[in-house]
Amino acid sequence: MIFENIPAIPYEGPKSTNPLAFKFYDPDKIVMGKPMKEHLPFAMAWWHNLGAAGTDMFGRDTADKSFGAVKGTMEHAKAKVDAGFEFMQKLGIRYFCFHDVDLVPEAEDIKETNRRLDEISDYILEKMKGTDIKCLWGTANMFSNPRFMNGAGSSNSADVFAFAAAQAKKALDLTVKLGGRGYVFWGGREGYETLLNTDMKFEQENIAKLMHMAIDYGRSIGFTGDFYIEPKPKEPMKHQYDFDAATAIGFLRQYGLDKDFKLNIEANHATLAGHTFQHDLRVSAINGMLGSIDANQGDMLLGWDTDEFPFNVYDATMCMYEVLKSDGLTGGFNFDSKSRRPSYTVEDMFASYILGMDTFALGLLKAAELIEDGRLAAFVKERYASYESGIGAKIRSGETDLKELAAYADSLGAPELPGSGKQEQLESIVNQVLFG
Ligand code: XUL
Ligand code: CO
Repeated sequence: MIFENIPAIPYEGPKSTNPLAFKFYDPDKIVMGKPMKEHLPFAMAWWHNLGAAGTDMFGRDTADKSFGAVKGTMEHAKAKVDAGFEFMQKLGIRYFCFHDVDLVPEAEDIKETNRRLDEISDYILEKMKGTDIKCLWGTANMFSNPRFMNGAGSSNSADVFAFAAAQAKKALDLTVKLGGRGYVFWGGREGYETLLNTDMKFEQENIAKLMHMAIDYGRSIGFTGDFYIEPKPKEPMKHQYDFDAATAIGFLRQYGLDKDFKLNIEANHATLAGHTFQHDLRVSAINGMLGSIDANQGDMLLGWDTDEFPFNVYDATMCMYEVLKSDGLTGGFNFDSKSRRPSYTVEDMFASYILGMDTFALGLLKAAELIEDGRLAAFVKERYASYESGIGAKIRSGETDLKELAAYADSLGAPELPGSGKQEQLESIVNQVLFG
């Protein structure tokens, strides 16, 4: 056992003062006809939870993530598997997400890296036996290694493109081997620093080519899940091509990728793009592209990706409102979140996930109440009621034209004002449901 002093985390209810207990995440509680755990397929992010140890631009690790082994060795890679499975089991988390190089130390030669990946994935498969833990999604890290400084699919170098393809191939093999539900492309370096040296059109066409090759290969080895783009506007690049949900959807449609791809929406990425989390979820949902979620939150006072564990219940409620209205996700809720640098203890690792899981459980409960309350949806319906009959119905069904509408406007002289948007009244309803 690695976390000897941490027991399995129980649900103790909202009045509990035990830091190692859930206050709101009650896995078997039925909400809108389904147990909470089915509404909320939570996933552990291998990189943050088992890798990130607090290093930032100004200082080294604060946490010890050696798990009793020497870092950078295969023993350490295995210790991370042991730690990860114990962690997930103690919290009742049923999924994990990984990048290839989260699993093993990358070797100089890709053949050796791939051999290590085979070894570790055998070890993970063995661990999975007798548990209900599965892979939510896999991905290839095509941004950390210096070869990707100018991008992966969008690199100016054809050799680098080939390496990106090789990594994507292997990461797909691993995802299928571990029964993954999805495969993610996060284009961290797929963008540019200056247009003075960039052929934007060529770069975007090449990214699409890489994605088509991934679909062809994935389907050929029996991958039946969804591919996802995870939009992000910037960081590490000044400008990233998958800026936000709307941009990514346009790209997928332009290049004929929209049948195989959906989106993985991350809260902190949406806010970096100048949107709310709910905005990018809604854009995805109305386009039939809401696939999976990277559950975290940013700090509105900081202009970068802080990947905090989510505690904002208002945002989680609006997220779950979108998810419930679109009948759930094909993916799940991956905590792409890291404990703060001064939260360096093992207890903090668990407390962080308890916070995140409780926040989304509360969001689920409150979103279900908002839906059952019905006032928000009823108001939205009423707001567009003028399209139900008369000239509105004709606009809706496409049975009119500019000439008829101009004649109609003439007959009115001036329209009535369109009716109050009642924003404050609606916000008050949300507060009433959250705190009433
Ligand atoms: C980076 C980020 C990634 C992706 C997977 O901001 O979110 O960790 O989730 O590559
Ligand atoms: Co992410």
